[in-house]
Amino acid sequence: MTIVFDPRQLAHVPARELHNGDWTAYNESPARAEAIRAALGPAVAAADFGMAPLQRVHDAEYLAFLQVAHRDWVAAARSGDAIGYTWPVVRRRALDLTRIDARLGRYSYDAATPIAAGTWEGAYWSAQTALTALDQVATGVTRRAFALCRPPGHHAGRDYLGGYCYLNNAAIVAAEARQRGLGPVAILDVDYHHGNGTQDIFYDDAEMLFVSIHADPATDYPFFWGHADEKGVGAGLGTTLNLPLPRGTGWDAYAPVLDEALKAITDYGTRLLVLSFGADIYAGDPISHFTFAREDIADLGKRIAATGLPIVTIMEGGYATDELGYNVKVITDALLNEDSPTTVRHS
Ligand code: OKP
Ligand code: ZN
Repeated sequence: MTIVFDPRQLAHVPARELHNGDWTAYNESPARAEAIRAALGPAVAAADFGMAPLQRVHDAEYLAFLQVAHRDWVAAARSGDAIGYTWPVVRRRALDLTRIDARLGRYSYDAATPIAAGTWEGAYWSAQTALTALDQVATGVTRRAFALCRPPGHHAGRDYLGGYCYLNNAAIVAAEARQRGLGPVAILDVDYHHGNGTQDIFYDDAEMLFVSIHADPATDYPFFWGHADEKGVGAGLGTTLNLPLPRGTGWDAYAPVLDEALKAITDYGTRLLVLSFGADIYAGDPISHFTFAREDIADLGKRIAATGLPIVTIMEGGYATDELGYNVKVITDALLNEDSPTTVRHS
């Protein structure tokens, strides 16, 4: 088990977010990553794989926007973090607008995801952290790598940010793994929230399996994605599997659903698993409503490890900062226990 962490991710420091109608301190803080880092011990720093793996998953104009958005915000004489206030409804025609406020609306879907001065630097190194973890597995250094990413990624789509996410680290890694001939690749998302960005990126893609277990979007963010009848489209029909669960779900009710998810992953012929892990399934999470004890998180890790697959784990959410380090430590330990020196074979 290689742990990858890069301190340049800490450059992303939004001040506040719009939460239930009030401004509150930003939940997805640098302190989260520092707590995990302290609990996990020595880590490998990110290597730089450049823009090409990001461009494979994200729209070029969106990537350009992320890099200039805060500068454009300052140029418009604004202070603080860039944040939108008008969004085009889904039916509006595409318009080539230059005004920063219009562009913020065009490239986002919520008001919880501001762009601060260091956001591009943080998001870029979060993606490179994920790519470095993949590289460790692809080159046979380890069969199981953990990318200590933040900001997280699974809510970011091809051309949109949201849910504290800017670049979709899991999608970037999955697409890169496929490119390197490590497929079939599957993504399992066990964050409390549905990974709508990852789903959207691969929705019509027959060669990527996306499986997600999450809080029912009838009651929980992101509401507009993650319902059980969303199964993919066109050639990708059948390669998206959504398994929503009610608030209050704990390990006993979750475990059989996880078995269903793992069976789909095995049946797909998966040879590399990308795991989007959110520690917000923990009972003590301040913005989530599953009831996992710490030992249950360890059991979750053990059961995923028992697939025997090579796994690149990508850190997503988890906001109980005081307990976050240990909650992540137990799942990395569970995945590590199944580690063996076998290398991945290229097809
Ligand atoms: C990110 B990840 C709710 C405000 C919006 C956004 C939640 C993003 C979760 N009152 N909350 O999946 O952990
Ligand atoms: Zn989450």
